[in-house]
Amino acid sequence: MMAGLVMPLFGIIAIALTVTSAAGRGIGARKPAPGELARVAVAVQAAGAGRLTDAFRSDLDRSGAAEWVAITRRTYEKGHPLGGEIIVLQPKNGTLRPVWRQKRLNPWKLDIGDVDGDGKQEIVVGVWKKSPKDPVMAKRPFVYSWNGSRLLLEWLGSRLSRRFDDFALADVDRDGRQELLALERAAKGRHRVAAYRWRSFGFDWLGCSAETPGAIRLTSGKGGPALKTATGKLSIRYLRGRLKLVK
Ligand SMILES: [Ca+2]
Ligand SMILES: [Ca+2]
Repeated sequence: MMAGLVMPLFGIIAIALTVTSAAGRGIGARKPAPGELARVAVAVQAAGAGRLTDAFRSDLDRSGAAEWVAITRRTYEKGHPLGGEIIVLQPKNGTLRPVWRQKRLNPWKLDIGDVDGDGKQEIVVGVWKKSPKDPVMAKRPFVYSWNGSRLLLEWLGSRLSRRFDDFALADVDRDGRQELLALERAAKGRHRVAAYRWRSFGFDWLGCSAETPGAIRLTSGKGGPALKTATGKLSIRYLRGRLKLVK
């Protein structure tokens, strides 16, 4: 599969919708309870896959039995988790067993949601690696689906319209599909939040916020997507083709 390059398409947002961000990341995906997370941590360590960074539980293939998706790390380089894996685990004989392992991508963030609206969850992993068209170590979003036995690469985000420091999935335009929100770098240490929506072959530009100082990270939970900053939390809303950061 070829690396996809997201081209920002400014000004194509014809339909003005006054909406607020929708909560949730789709069907049935959830963060594990602390006890469950400990169980996943034990399982990935027993598999020799390093230390657990994050995990989600979801019935990815809608088979009736839930999968666990996890990312791990072994060490850090320049503050980036290094040497980990993307792992899919399934329960078997009372323990969680890895059924798929993806190495060499240095995963640092994991999110799950239905980005293409087909009712199945995609797995979006933030990786830290070089790409053929952009041969420097950088954060890039990779999108996978689960076919019941392996992860299938749906889209390689070789880069977004700018370098970014964080991402999250959220249905900001309330069409039932999760958008990719990216915390993109701007001049003078400022950031903007950009949203990309899924088209047939990958993510496409939806809109962005004004630039803001003090941005730390993106969150997406029951209260909807938000930007954590040095001075508090700003809600992210989509309004007439623009993302608004609201106190
Ligand atoms: Ca889907
Ligand atoms: Ca959406």
